[in-house]
Amino acid sequence: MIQIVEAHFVTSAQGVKDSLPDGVSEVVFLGRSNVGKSSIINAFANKKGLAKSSATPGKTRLINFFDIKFMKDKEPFMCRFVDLPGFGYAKVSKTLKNEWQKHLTDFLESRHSIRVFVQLLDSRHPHLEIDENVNDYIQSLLKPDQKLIQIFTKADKLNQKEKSALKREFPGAILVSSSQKTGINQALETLFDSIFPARQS
Ligand SMILES: Nc1nc2c(ncn2[C@@H]2O[C@H](COP(=O)(O)OP(=O)(O)OP(=O)(O)O)[C@@H](O)[C@H]2O)c(=O)[nH]1
Ligand SMILES: [Mg+2]
Repeated sequence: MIQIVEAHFVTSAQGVKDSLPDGVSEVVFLGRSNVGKSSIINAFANKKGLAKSSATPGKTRLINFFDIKFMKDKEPFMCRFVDLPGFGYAKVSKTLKNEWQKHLTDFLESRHSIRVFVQLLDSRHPHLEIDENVNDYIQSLLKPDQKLIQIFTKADKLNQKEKSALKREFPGAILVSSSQKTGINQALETLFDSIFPARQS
C-alpha cells in the first residue's frame, strides 16, 4: 500500500525567480480556479488545511510548495507537491490576470524538477474549452521525463449514471471526490507510479 506519511508546507513563490532551487521531483496541480486543486492535495496528504482551499474562486494566488514523504513497502520516497493558482480566474483586473498567467506559464515551462503535471477537470464539465487549451499547452511542453495525468474532481456531484457515462467516454478516467474521499487511493497509486516510474510494481 502507498501512503503519504508526512506533508509540510515549505514556502510560497510568485514565479520562477523566487521559487525554491530545483531539487527533488515535483508534482504540479493545475486546472481552473475552484476545480479542487488545494482540496485534492489535502485529501492525498490526509491533512485538512495543509493547502488553503475556499469556496471563493481565486483562493490560491501564489505557487505553494509542500514536502511530501510517501511510504511504500516500508520504504520512504520523497517528492514535492506544488499547488498553483487557477487558470482563467476572471474576478481580478486584466493586468493582474496577465501577470499571473505569465508567472504560471514561465514556471511550467522552465521548472526542471517537474516530473508530473496533474491536470484537474471538474467531472460535471469535462469539455470546457479552457481545459482543452491547457491540455494542448501542457502536451506541447512535455519533456520525455515528464508525464501528464488527468483527474476528474468532485465525483460526488455525479449520480451513478453520469459516472458511468464519463467512464465510457474517458476509459481509465480517474474519478475522485476529495470531500467524500473516494478514488483517492487509486489516484495516489497512479501518481506514485508516475513520479517514481522505476518503482512500478
Ligand atoms: N463537493 C465537492 N466539493 C469539492 C471537492 N473538492 C473541492 N471542493 C470544493 O470546491 C471549492 C474549491 O476547492 P479548492 O480546493 O479551493 O479549489 P482550487 O482549485 O484550489 O481553487 P483556486 O485556489 O481558487 O484555484 C471548495 O469549496 C471545496 O470545498 C469535491 O471533491 N467535492
Ligand atoms: Mg487552490
